Amino acid sequence: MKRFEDTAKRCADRVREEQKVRLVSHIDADGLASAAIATKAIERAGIRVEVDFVKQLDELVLDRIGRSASGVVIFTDLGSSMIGEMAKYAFTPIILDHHIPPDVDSDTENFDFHLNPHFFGINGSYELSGSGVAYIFAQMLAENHENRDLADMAIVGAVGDLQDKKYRQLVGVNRQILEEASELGIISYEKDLRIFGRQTRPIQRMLQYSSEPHLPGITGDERGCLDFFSRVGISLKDADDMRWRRWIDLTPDEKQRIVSGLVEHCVKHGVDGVERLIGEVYTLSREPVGSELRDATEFSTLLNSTARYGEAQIGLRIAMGDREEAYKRSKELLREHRRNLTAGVNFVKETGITVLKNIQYFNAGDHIKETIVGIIAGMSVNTLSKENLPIVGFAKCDDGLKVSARAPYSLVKRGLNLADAITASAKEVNGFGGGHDIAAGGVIPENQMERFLVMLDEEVGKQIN
Ligand SMILES: [Mn+2]
Repeated sequence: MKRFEDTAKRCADRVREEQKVRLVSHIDADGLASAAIATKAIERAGIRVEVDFVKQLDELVLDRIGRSASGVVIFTDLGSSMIGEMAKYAFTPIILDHHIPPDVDSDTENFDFHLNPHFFGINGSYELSGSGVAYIFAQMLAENHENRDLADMAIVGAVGDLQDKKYRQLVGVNRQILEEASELGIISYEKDLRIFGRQTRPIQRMLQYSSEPHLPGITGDERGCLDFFSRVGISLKDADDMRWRRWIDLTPDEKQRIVSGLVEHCVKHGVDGVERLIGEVYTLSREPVGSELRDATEFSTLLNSTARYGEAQIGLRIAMGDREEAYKRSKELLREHRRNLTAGVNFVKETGITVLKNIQYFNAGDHIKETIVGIIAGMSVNTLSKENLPIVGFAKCDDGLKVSARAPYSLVKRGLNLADAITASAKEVNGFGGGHDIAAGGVIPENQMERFLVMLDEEVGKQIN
């Protein structure tokens, strides 16, 4: 950690020499939170920042940046994979990334400003997110801990990056940041039901859309959800104002009854991984109760929905504290996002999923936006298809065919690594891939889907058998 902080300090010192810097970040929740943290810290240091978001940093994108940039360019939540290519441009790169660099074993001594936890014995997949890296950089840029108030965004970014999924709580440096945020009173954490929508969703919807673990007769089953609540004796509406009740509206006793009921239900149906229902949840104490900003997971979803619809600057403004115009716009985007998800799931339901030996897939063509095909794959795995196979979604994109896959944890335990499988298979057909063991994606040429599927089916088979 000491060495990591030294490098962070070196990055901060270099930035301080500038009057204006450019910042390039990844267009997802962690990328937006990273950019917000870094931008705030840099602005507080009296330096101007211009922020750009990119879907990925490939040679083309880097060239566009490289040709127009001079001085310092800060890369947050991306950059490590392209550090070799950056040398040919005139700008000085400062990289605050957490993705596994392609040459993690090689030394980074050539690069003074490369801050990536993987080089410092910290696992960037679950111990520190891009936002966490930006947060530590931010601490080095300030005196008297004045940037510690940015810790809540570091938690939102980490959760948005699914870093709390493996252990159902934040660990490693993420946890240190969490403790700082908690001491400061801006985040609280507790053990609770880990189902999305605690702050904003009516409880029956919250359960209906729950997917980890898959709850037979409840997940994706409206009728089943209603039956469940009447069985455990919980009324869905508030007795006084007849509003739909959310998780936060329930008494501790009612919550306990629901949790016990769910555990019983799982045991009865032989569900694997009941323990995944419960884990740590993170509440942003400064945000209004019942808003999507109050819960770290819901906040990260809000950020994602701005990014996926080409309005990352809106997400950036929210992550930096805008609660007026940008926040209003984001709520519209969130509504649109929900509509698109419903339409996407229905599309998959209608067209069906094809099951191969070790994987299953659907091809949405241009019926589903490539930016949400992964989420739809994730939603479909639990409701429409075999639960025990990875699901792969395809959608048209600018460069060919976007591939996005999700897998259940039980397969990861058996050795599945989707990122490796997709990367290897995509390479064979002149495409590329990346991501994590349970969620990964890539892009392949449009006419190579069949070949890619054969490869991937085989690759996944090798991993899990
Ligand atoms: Mn990230």
